[in-house]
Amino acid sequence: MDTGCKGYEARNGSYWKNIVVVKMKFELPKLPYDYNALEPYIDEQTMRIHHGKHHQAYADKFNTALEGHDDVKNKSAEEIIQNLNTVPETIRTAVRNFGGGYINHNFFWPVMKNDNQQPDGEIAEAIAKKFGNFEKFKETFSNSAASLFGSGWTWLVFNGEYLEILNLPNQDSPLTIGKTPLLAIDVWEHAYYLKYQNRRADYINAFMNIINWQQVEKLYKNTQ
Ligand code: MN3
Repeated sequence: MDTGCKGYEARNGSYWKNIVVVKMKFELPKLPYDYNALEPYIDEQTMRIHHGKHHQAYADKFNTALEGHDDVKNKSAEEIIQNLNTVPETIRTAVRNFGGGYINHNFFWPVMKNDNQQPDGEIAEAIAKKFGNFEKFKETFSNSAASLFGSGWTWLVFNGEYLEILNLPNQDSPLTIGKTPLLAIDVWEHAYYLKYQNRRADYINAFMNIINWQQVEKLYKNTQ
């Protein structure tokens, strides 16, 4: 999600120089629901801190890293992360961590909804094809998230041919390795520690109740 001002280039006849309007900065998107909307699965205080402090900090540090790099920041945040190898080396690690944190959380909020949904339509078919059935998918995804060592995310992605579940460390994005994210769970401790402390498995089980499968299906359809 790119909520900053779009950069554009205006040409007006041969005697005008190119005018480049530079994007001001990447902004923190609003949550698509109230802070308490995911209760009791994810508590209000966790959501307030996670969105208002952690996500905001990723946005701020991403903007700071891009200062003086107008050529980079005129792209969308997703394009920047997708083409991380073209980002100047001096800021590449900062962009990977903070830009990654920025887009991963942009992605994360809308894939949750306290609506007790089940996968339906094309995404349900793709899940059945790859994992056998929905229960098997849940088991594989949960086990993957439970086994991730340290901080990172578990992703459901489309790799161009089929669905895959993968763990990526820190704020690394599937976009950087050419895969399209469809669903993700943040398993950094800041995502669950206030309510669940060391019980990551309980957080993962809770997350399964608040997946916005309509959003996942929409993202999947975009890849087809
Ligand atoms: Mn997080």
